[in-house]
Amino acid sequence: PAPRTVLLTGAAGGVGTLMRELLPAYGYELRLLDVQPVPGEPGALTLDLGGTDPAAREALRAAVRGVDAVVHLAGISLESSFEKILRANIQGTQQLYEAVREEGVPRVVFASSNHTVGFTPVPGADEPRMSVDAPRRPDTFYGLSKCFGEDLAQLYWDLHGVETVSVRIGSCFPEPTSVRMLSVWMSPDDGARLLHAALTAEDVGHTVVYGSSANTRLWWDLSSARALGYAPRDDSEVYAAKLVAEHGELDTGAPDQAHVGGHFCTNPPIWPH
Ligand code: 15L
Repeated sequence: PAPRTVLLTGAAGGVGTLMRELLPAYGYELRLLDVQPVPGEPGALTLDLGGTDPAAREALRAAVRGVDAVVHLAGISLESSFEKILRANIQGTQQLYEAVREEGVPRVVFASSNHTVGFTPVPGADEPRMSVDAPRRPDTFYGLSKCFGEDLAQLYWDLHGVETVSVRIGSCFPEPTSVRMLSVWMSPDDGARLLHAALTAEDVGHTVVYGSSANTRLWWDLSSARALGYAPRDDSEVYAAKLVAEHGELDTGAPDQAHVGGHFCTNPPIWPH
């Protein structure tokens, strides 16, 4: 049966805020969770997934109990200290999967990231788009934590039969705000389409997909996402003239533009993008 009740972790975050508005239209009943209160959602659970005391572990089990699936967006979404990434992204994701296994939740949709492969050089116009099987090249401790999450998902599938779709999200914002984002942008509407496909496709085992719209300048191959039933409708190209006029074309000779991870690949990272 199609999943109905879905736990959304990271519900107060950027993607969480967009998805909690869009997913109910697909018929989902959302249970919201975040490490901080979710604005306008007094019923949301406030919980630190990285907490190790028994009360936090029990609260996490109670949070996943009875849901049909988890959409796991929680975690630090940019580079940070290893200690912080370890707690929020690595320990937090492992503890979530442990609760999922214990409570018999059949499926997770994991918010992975393009920063798992961030140090891959930007593919030239005449080169093939990147496959999900390309070697991983994390560009930050953040990207490394997403590699861990994908491997954790594979382990929980192989060892425990918990299914996961790992979505290597590009940039999910209402509009692309840089020339790089013309290649990696995922519109919020396409994001909701992809999450719906990841929640409803059958027999996914552990499937890795890139999460982007049908961008003219797309760098990755969306075939594994399309195989789940994802049919993106948006293309960032409608924003291209304005962004290129403002910033110029992508300069792959510049250190913050040479790799698909963009500004995450400089040391220190060049923020904001
Ligand atoms: C990410 O993984 C970040 O979470 C997000 O904030 C964006 O910066 C995005 O990648 C990106 O690559 O643009």
